[in-house]
Amino acid sequence: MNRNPLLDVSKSPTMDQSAEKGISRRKLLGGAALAAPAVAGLTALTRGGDTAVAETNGATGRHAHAGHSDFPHAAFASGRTVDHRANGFHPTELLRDFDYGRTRRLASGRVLREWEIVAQDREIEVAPGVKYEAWTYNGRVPGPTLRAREGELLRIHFLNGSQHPHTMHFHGFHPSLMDGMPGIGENRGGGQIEPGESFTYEFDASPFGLHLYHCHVAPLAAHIARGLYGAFVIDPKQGRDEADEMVMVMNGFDTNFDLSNEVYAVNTVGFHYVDEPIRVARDELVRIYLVNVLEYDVLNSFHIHGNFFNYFPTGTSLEPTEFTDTVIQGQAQRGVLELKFPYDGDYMFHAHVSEFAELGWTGFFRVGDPSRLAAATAASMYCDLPWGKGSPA
Ligand SMILES: [Cu+2]
Repeated sequence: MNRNPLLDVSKSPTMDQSAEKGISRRKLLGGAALAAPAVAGLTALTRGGDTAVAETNGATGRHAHAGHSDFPHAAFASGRTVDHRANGFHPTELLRDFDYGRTRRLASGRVLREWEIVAQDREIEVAPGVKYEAWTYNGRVPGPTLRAREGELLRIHFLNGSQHPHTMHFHGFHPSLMDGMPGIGENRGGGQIEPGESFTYEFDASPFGLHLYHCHVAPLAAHIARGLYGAFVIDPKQGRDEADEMVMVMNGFDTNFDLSNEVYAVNTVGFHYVDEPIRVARDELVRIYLVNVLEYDVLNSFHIHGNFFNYFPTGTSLEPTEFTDTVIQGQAQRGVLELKFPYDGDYMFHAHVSEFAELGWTGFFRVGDPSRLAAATAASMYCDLPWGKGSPA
Protein backbone atom coordinates (compact mmCIF):
# COMPACT_ATOMS: atom_id res chain seq x y z
CA MET A 1 0.00 0.00 0.00
CA ASN A 2 1.48 3.30 -1.04
CA ARG A 3 0.69 6.29 1.08
CA ASN A 4 0.73 9.23 -1.28
CA PRO A 5 3.33 11.66 0.10
CA LEU A 6 1.64 14.50 -1.72
CA LEU A 7 -1.10 14.35 0.85
CA ASP A 8 1.51 15.05 3.52
CA VAL A 9 3.25 17.86 1.74
CA SER A 10 3.01 20.28 4.65
CA LYS A 11 4.89 17.77 6.80
CA SER A 12 7.51 16.98 4.19
CA PRO A 13 11.04 17.24 5.62
CA THR A 14 12.09 18.98 2.42
CA MET A 15 9.51 21.71 2.83
CA ASP A 16 11.70 24.03 4.79
CA GLN A 17 14.76 23.78 2.62
CA SER A 18 15.65 26.83 0.63
CA ALA A 19 15.10 26.46 -2.27
CA GLU A 20 18.99 -5.32 -35.12
CA LYS A 21 18.18 -5.16 -37.15
CA GLY A 22 17.60 -7.50 -40.15
CA ILE A 23 14.41 -8.98 -38.77
CA SER A 24 11.05 -7.45 -39.43
CA ARG A 25 7.91 -7.47 -37.38
CA ARG A 26 6.13 -9.60 -39.98
CA LYS A 27 8.92 -12.14 -39.83
CA LEU A 28 8.58 -12.14 -36.07
CA LEU A 29 4.91 -12.90 -36.38
CA GLY A 30 5.62 -15.68 -38.82
CA GLY A 31 8.04 -17.11 -36.32
CA ALA A 32 5.53 -16.73 -33.54
CA ALA A 33 3.10 -18.86 -35.48
CA LEU A 34 5.62 -21.68 -35.33
CA ALA A 35 5.44 -21.44 -31.57
CA ALA A 36 1.85 -22.63 -31.49
CA PRO A 37 2.58 -25.72 -29.39
CA ALA A 38 4.12 -23.46 -26.75
CA VAL A 39 1.15 -21.13 -26.82
CA ALA A 40 -1.09 -24.14 -26.40
CA GLY A 41 0.56 -24.66 -23.02
CA LEU A 42 -1.03 -21.43 -21.94
CA THR A 43 -4.48 -22.80 -22.43
CA ALA A 44 -3.73 -25.69 -20.11
CA LEU A 45 -5.31 -23.95 -17.16
CA THR A 46 -6.92 -26.13 -14.57
CA ARG A 47 -9.17 -25.42 -11.65
CA GLY A 48 -7.57 -25.73 -8.24
CA GLY A 49 -9.85 -25.09 -5.31
CA ASP A 50 -11.47 -21.70 -5.76
CA THR A 51 -8.65 -20.44 -7.87
CA ALA A 52 -7.71 -20.99 -11.46
CA VAL A 53 -4.05 -21.87 -11.38
CA ALA A 54 -1.62 -22.53 -14.15
CA GLU A 55 -0.38 -26.05 -14.58
CA THR A 56 3.04 -26.29 -13.06
CA ASN A 57 6.03 -27.23 -15.11
CA GLY A 58 7.56 -29.13 -12.27
CA ALA A 59 11.05 -28.82 -10.87
CA THR A 60 12.60 -27.67 -14.10
CA GLY A 61 10.50 -24.54 -14.09
CA ARG A 62 9.22 -22.50 -16.91
CA HIS A 63 11.39 -23.95 -19.64
CA ALA A 64 10.13 -27.45 -19.24
CA HIS A 65 7.35 -27.27 -21.79
CA ALA A 66 7.15 -30.22 -24.09
CA GLY A 67 6.11 -30.95 -27.63
CA HIS A 68 8.41 -28.81 -29.75
CA SER A 69 11.93 -29.72 -28.81
CA ASP A 70 12.94 -29.78 -32.46
CA PHE A 71 12.37 -26.03 -32.74
CA PRO A 72 15.54 -24.11 -31.89
CA HIS A 73 15.18 -21.45 -29.23
CA ALA A 74 18.27 -20.29 -27.45
CA ALA A 75 17.75 -17.15 -25.44
CA PHE A 76 14.38 -17.34 -23.72
CA ALA A 77 14.52 -21.09 -23.48
CA SER A 78 17.94 -20.95 -21.86
CA GLY A 79 16.50 -18.67 -19.25
CA ARG A 80 18.08 -15.48 -20.49
CA THR A 81 16.45 -12.29 -19.41
CA VAL A 82 17.14 -8.67 -20.06
CA ASP A 83 20.15 -7.22 -18.22
CA HIS A 84 18.30 -4.66 -16.11
CA ARG A 85 21.50 -3.54 -14.43
CA ALA A 86 23.01 -2.60 -17.78
CA ASN A 87 19.77 -0.88 -18.72
CA GLY A 88 19.97 1.16 -15.51
CA PHE A 89 16.29 0.67 -14.71
CA HIS A 90 14.08 -2.24 -13.73
CA PRO A 91 10.48 -2.49 -14.94
CA THR A 92 9.29 -3.97 -11.64
CA GLU A 93 10.69 -1.03 -9.67
CA LEU A 94 9.68 1.48 -12.29
CA LEU A 95 6.08 0.36 -11.90
CA ARG A 96 5.66 1.98 -8.48
CA ASP A 97 8.36 4.64 -8.82
CA PHE A 98 6.73 8.07 -8.58
CA ASP A 99 9.09 11.04 -8.77
CA TYR A 100 7.80 13.77 -6.46
CA GLY A 101 10.78 16.05 -7.10
CA ARG A 102 11.70 18.42 -4.31
CA THR A 103 9.42 20.98 -2.75
CA ARG A 104 9.50 24.16 -0.76
CA ARG A 105 6.87 26.59 0.41
CA LEU A 106 6.86 29.99 -1.31
CA ALA A 107 6.18 33.22 0.62
CA SER A 108 2.66 33.12 -0.77
CA GLY A 109 2.13 29.79 0.96
CA ARG A 110 2.04 27.97 -2.34
CA VAL A 111 4.13 24.84 -2.93
CA LEU A 112 6.91 25.00 -5.53
CA ARG A 113 7.85 21.59 -6.89
CA GLU A 114 11.01 21.11 -8.98
CA TRP A 115 12.74 18.38 -10.99
CA GLU A 116 16.00 18.02 -12.91
CA ILE A 117 15.65 16.16 -16.21
CA VAL A 118 18.54 15.31 -18.53
CA ALA A 119 18.13 13.96 -22.06
CA GLN A 120 20.70 11.22 -22.68
CA ASP A 121 21.38 8.81 -25.55
CA ARG A 122 21.60 5.27 -24.26
CA GLU A 123 21.50 1.73 -25.62
CA ILE A 124 18.88 -0.37 -23.87
CA GLU A 125 17.81 -4.01 -24.13
CA VAL A 126 14.07 -4.25 -24.80
CA ALA A 127 13.86 -8.07 -24.98
CA PRO A 128 16.57 -10.66 -24.37
CA GLY A 129 19.29 -9.97 -26.92
CA VAL A 130 17.36 -7.15 -28.61
CA LYS A 131 19.28 -3.88 -28.21
CA TYR A 132 17.92 -0.48 -29.10
CA GLU A 133 19.64 2.89 -29.40
CA ALA A 134 17.25 4.82 -27.19
CA TRP A 135 17.00 8.50 -26.41
CA THR A 136 16.01 8.89 -22.78
CA TYR A 137 14.94 11.29 -20.07
CA ASN A 138 17.18 10.63 -17.04
CA GLY A 139 18.54 7.43 -18.58
CA ARG A 140 15.32 5.44 -18.47
CA VAL A 141 12.42 4.51 -20.73
CA PRO A 142 9.81 5.60 -19.94
CA GLY A 143 11.19 8.74 -18.30
CA PRO A 144 10.45 9.40 -14.63
CA THR A 145 6.78 9.51 -13.61
CA LEU A 146 6.51 13.11 -12.48
CA ARG A 147 3.89 13.56 -9.80
CA ALA A 148 2.47 16.76 -8.35
CA ARG A 149 -0.68 18.07 -6.73
CA GLU A 150 -3.26 20.30 -8.34
CA GLY A 151 -2.49 24.00 -7.85
CA GLU A 152 1.23 23.73 -7.17
CA LEU A 153 3.81 25.71 -9.12
CA LEU A 154 6.01 23.35 -11.13
CA ARG A 155 9.53 23.90 -12.43
CA ILE A 156 11.28 21.37 -14.63
CA HIS A 157 14.96 22.13 -15.22
CA PHE A 158 15.77 20.45 -18.52
CA LEU A 159 19.33 19.87 -19.78
CA ASN A 160 19.85 18.37 -23.21
CA GLY A 161 22.79 15.97 -22.85
CA SER A 162 21.89 14.13 -26.05
CA GLN A 163 23.57 14.40 -29.46
CA HIS A 164 20.24 15.59 -30.90
CA PRO A 165 17.95 18.58 -30.29
CA HIS A 166 15.00 17.85 -27.99
CA THR A 167 12.32 19.49 -25.86
CA MET A 168 9.90 18.59 -23.09
CA HIS A 169 6.31 19.11 -24.14
CA PHE A 170 3.82 18.64 -21.31
CA HIS A 171 0.12 17.95 -21.64
CA GLY A 172 -1.94 20.27 -19.44
CA PHE A 173 -2.46 24.03 -19.12
CA HIS A 174 0.55 26.31 -19.69
CA PRO A 175 1.62 29.45 -21.60
CA SER A 176 2.92 28.87 -25.14
CA LEU A 177 6.49 29.70 -24.14
CA MET A 178 6.40 26.64 -21.87
CA ASP A 179 5.00 24.35 -24.56
CA GLY A 180 8.30 22.72 -25.56
CA MET A 181 7.43 23.49 -29.16
CA PRO A 182 10.23 24.28 -31.63
CA GLY A 183 9.77 27.78 -33.07
CA ILE A 184 7.85 29.14 -30.11
CA GLY A 185 9.86 31.17 -27.61
CA GLU A 186 13.24 30.62 -29.28
CA ASN A 187 14.21 34.25 -28.59
CA ARG A 188 13.59 33.69 -24.87
CA GLY A 189 15.62 30.52 -24.53
CA GLY A 190 12.73 28.13 -25.14
CA GLY A 191 11.57 26.32 -28.24
CA GLN A 192 14.00 23.73 -29.51
CA ILE A 193 16.76 22.93 -27.03
CA GLU A 194 20.04 22.12 -28.77
CA PRO A 195 22.61 19.62 -27.43
CA GLY A 196 24.32 21.09 -24.38
CA GLU A 197 21.61 23.71 -23.86
CA SER A 198 19.10 23.89 -21.05
CA PHE A 199 15.74 25.45 -20.29
CA THR A 200 13.43 25.64 -17.28
CA TYR A 201 9.77 24.93 -17.90
CA GLU A 202 7.47 26.58 -15.37
CA PHE A 203 3.70 26.28 -15.11
CA ASP A 204 0.83 25.51 -12.76
CA ALA A 205 -0.21 21.94 -11.99
CA SER A 206 -3.55 21.85 -13.80
CA PRO A 207 -5.84 20.15 -14.47
CA PHE A 208 -5.70 17.19 -12.11
CA GLY A 209 -5.53 13.89 -13.93
CA LEU A 210 -3.16 11.58 -15.72
CA HIS A 211 -1.11 13.29 -18.40
CA LEU A 212 2.16 12.76 -20.19
CA TYR A 213 5.20 14.59 -21.46
CA HIS A 214 7.31 13.92 -24.51
CA CYS A 215 9.79 15.49 -26.90
CA HIS A 216 8.24 17.60 -29.67
CA VAL A 217 11.12 17.90 -32.14
CA ALA A 218 10.60 16.72 -35.74
CA PRO A 219 10.50 14.05 -36.98
CA LEU A 220 8.09 13.76 -34.10
CA ALA A 221 7.24 10.07 -34.31
CA ALA A 222 10.92 9.18 -34.34
CA HIS A 223 11.79 11.39 -31.36
CA ILE A 224 8.94 9.90 -29.33
CA ALA A 225 9.49 6.32 -30.45
CA ARG A 226 13.13 6.52 -29.38
CA GLY A 227 11.98 6.75 -25.78
CA LEU A 228 11.47 10.43 -24.97
CA TYR A 229 8.23 10.24 -23.00
CA GLY A 230 6.93 9.75 -19.51
CA ALA A 231 3.79 9.84 -17.37
CA PHE A 232 2.79 13.05 -15.59
CA VAL A 233 0.35 12.64 -12.70
CA ILE A 234 -1.44 15.58 -11.11
CA ASP A 235 -3.35 14.51 -8.02
CA PRO A 236 -6.63 16.21 -7.16
CA LYS A 237 -6.38 18.57 -4.17
CA GLN A 238 -8.37 16.20 -2.01
CA GLY A 239 -6.35 13.20 -3.20
CA ARG A 240 -7.71 9.81 -4.15
CA ASP A 241 -8.49 6.82 -1.94
CA GLU A 242 -5.45 4.95 -0.70
CA ALA A 243 -4.40 2.21 -3.07
CA ASP A 244 -1.53 0.14 -4.37
CA GLU A 245 -0.63 2.46 -7.24
CA MET A 246 1.35 1.70 -10.36
CA VAL A 247 2.20 3.23 -13.71
CA MET A 248 1.95 1.34 -16.98
CA VAL A 249 3.26 3.09 -20.05
CA MET A 250 2.30 1.10 -23.15
CA ASN A 251 5.15 1.41 -25.64
CA GLY A 252 6.85 -0.30 -28.55
CA PHE A 253 10.21 -0.42 -30.31
CA ASP A 254 10.95 -0.16 -34.00
CA THR A 255 14.23 -2.00 -33.71
CA ASN A 256 15.07 -1.93 -37.45
CA PHE A 257 13.71 1.58 -38.13
CA ASP A 258 11.22 0.44 -40.76
CA LEU A 259 8.41 2.50 -39.19
CA SER A 260 6.70 -0.47 -37.56
CA ASN A 261 7.35 -1.99 -34.16
CA GLU A 262 9.10 -5.29 -33.56
CA VAL A 263 8.67 -5.32 -29.77
CA TYR A 264 5.64 -4.24 -27.72
CA ALA A 265 5.61 -3.79 -23.97
CA VAL A 266 4.36 -2.13 -20.86
CA ASN A 267 7.25 -0.15 -19.37
CA THR A 268 9.67 -1.09 -22.14
CA VAL A 269 10.77 -4.71 -21.63
CA GLY A 270 8.68 -7.22 -23.59
CA PHE A 271 7.12 -9.95 -21.40
CA HIS A 272 8.83 -8.58 -18.30
CA TYR A 273 5.74 -9.00 -16.12
CA VAL A 274 5.45 -12.59 -17.30
CA ASP A 275 8.96 -13.24 -16.00
CA GLU A 276 8.18 -11.26 -12.86
CA PRO A 277 4.43 -11.14 -12.24
CA ILE A 278 3.19 -8.02 -10.46
CA ARG A 279 2.49 -8.94 -6.84
CA VAL A 280 -0.74 -7.53 -5.46
CA ALA A 281 -2.80 -8.25 -2.37
CA ARG A 282 -6.21 -9.86 -2.54
CA ASP A 283 -9.14 -7.48 -1.92
CA GLU A 284 -6.89 -4.42 -1.85
CA LEU A 285 -7.61 -1.47 -4.13
CA VAL A 286 -5.18 -1.36 -7.05
CA ARG A 287 -4.90 1.83 -9.11
CA ILE A 288 -3.21 1.72 -12.51
CA TYR A 289 -2.12 4.86 -14.33
CA LEU A 290 -2.26 3.65 -17.93
CA VAL A 291 -0.70 5.74 -20.72
CA ASN A 292 -0.42 4.87 -24.41
CA VAL A 293 2.67 6.33 -26.08
CA LEU A 294 2.87 3.79 -28.89
CA GLU A 295 3.99 5.13 -32.28
CA TYR A 296 3.36 3.57 -35.72
CA ASP A 297 0.14 1.84 -34.59
CA VAL A 298 -3.13 3.74 -34.32
CA LEU A 299 -4.58 1.96 -31.30
CA ASN A 300 -3.44 0.04 -28.27
CA SER A 301 -5.48 -1.70 -25.60
CA PHE A 302 -5.46 -3.16 -22.11
CA HIS A 303 -7.42 -6.24 -21.12
CA ILE A 304 -7.47 -8.09 -17.80
CA HIS A 305 -8.44 -11.67 -17.11
CA GLY A 306 -10.85 -12.73 -14.37
CA ASN A 307 -11.69 -9.20 -13.36
CA PHE A 308 -13.31 -5.86 -14.19
CA PHE A 309 -12.14 -2.33 -13.46
CA ASN A 310 -13.57 1.15 -13.09
CA TYR A 311 -12.19 3.41 -15.80
CA PHE A 312 -11.54 7.16 -15.39
CA PRO A 313 -10.54 8.60 -18.80
CA THR A 314 -7.58 10.99 -18.47
CA GLY A 315 -8.15 10.76 -14.70
CA THR A 316 -9.83 14.17 -14.79
CA SER A 317 -13.00 13.09 -12.99
CA LEU A 318 -13.42 11.20 -9.73
CA GLU A 319 -16.43 9.42 -11.20
CA PRO A 320 -15.69 6.47 -13.48
CA THR A 321 -17.30 6.41 -16.89
CA GLU A 322 -17.11 2.69 -17.42
CA PHE A 323 -16.97 -0.67 -15.66
CA THR A 324 -15.22 -3.02 -18.04
CA ASP A 325 -12.40 -5.49 -18.61
CA THR A 326 -10.98 -3.91 -21.79
CA VAL A 327 -10.11 -0.37 -22.76
CA ILE A 328 -8.79 0.99 -26.04
CA GLN A 329 -6.50 4.03 -26.21
CA GLY A 330 -5.26 6.02 -29.19
CA GLN A 331 -1.82 7.58 -29.09
CA ALA A 332 -1.37 9.86 -26.04
CA GLN A 333 -4.69 8.74 -24.59
CA ARG A 334 -4.49 7.65 -20.99
CA GLY A 335 -6.72 6.78 -18.08
CA VAL A 336 -6.89 5.57 -14.50
CA LEU A 337 -8.04 2.03 -13.72
CA GLU A 338 -9.26 0.92 -10.29
CA LEU A 339 -9.85 -2.69 -9.36
CA LYS A 340 -9.63 -5.32 -6.63
CA PHE A 341 -8.73 -8.96 -7.05
CA PRO A 342 -11.27 -11.13 -5.22
CA TYR A 343 -9.43 -14.45 -5.73
CA ASP A 344 -5.85 -15.63 -5.31
CA GLY A 345 -4.02 -16.74 -8.41
CA ASP A 346 -2.21 -15.54 -11.51
CA TYR A 347 -4.17 -13.23 -13.78
CA MET A 348 -3.01 -12.28 -17.22
CA PHE A 349 -3.22 -8.75 -18.56
CA HIS A 350 -2.36 -7.94 -22.14
CA ALA A 351 -3.12 -5.91 -25.24
CA HIS A 352 -6.27 -7.31 -26.77
CA VAL A 353 -4.61 -6.48 -30.05
CA SER A 354 -3.35 -10.07 -30.13
CA GLU A 355 -0.49 -9.19 -32.45
CA PHE A 356 0.96 -6.87 -29.80
CA ALA A 357 0.36 -9.42 -27.04
CA GLU A 358 2.42 -12.00 -28.89
CA LEU A 359 5.28 -9.56 -29.44
CA GLY A 360 5.73 -8.68 -25.79
CA TRP A 361 2.69 -6.78 -24.49
CA THR A 362 1.65 -9.44 -21.99
CA GLY A 363 2.03 -9.75 -18.23
CA PHE A 364 0.58 -11.28 -15.08
CA PHE A 365 -0.72 -10.12 -11.74
CA ARG A 366 0.04 -12.56 -8.92
CA VAL A 367 -2.54 -12.35 -6.17
CA GLY A 368 -2.15 -13.84 -2.71
CA ASP A 369 0.40 -16.01 -0.97
CA PRO A 370 2.94 -17.26 -3.53
CA SER A 371 3.61 -20.40 -1.51
CA ARG A 372 0.03 -21.47 -2.07
CA LEU A 373 0.10 -20.87 -5.79
CA ALA A 374 1.32 -23.06 -8.59
CA ALA A 375 3.99 -21.50 -10.78
CA ALA A 376 2.71 -19.85 -13.91
CA THR A 377 3.71 -21.56 -17.10
CA ALA A 378 3.02 -18.49 -19.15
CA ALA A 379 6.66 -17.95 -20.00
CA SER A 380 6.38 -20.89 -22.31
CA MET A 381 4.23 -18.82 -24.63
CA TYR A 382 7.11 -16.79 -25.92
CA CYS A 383 10.17 -18.98 -25.63
CA ASP A 384 10.13 -19.79 -29.33
CA LEU A 385 9.83 -16.26 -30.63
CA PRO A 386 12.70 -15.44 -33.00
CA TRP A 387 14.02 -12.94 -30.45
CA GLY A 388 14.94 -16.02 -28.48
CA LYS A 389 17.45 -17.00 -31.12
CA GLY A 390 19.45 -14.05 -29.97
CA SER A 391 20.32 -12.68 -33.40
CA PRO A 392 17.90 -9.95 -34.40
CA ALA A 393 20.72 -7.45 -34.14
CU1 LIG B 1 13.64 14.82 -29.32
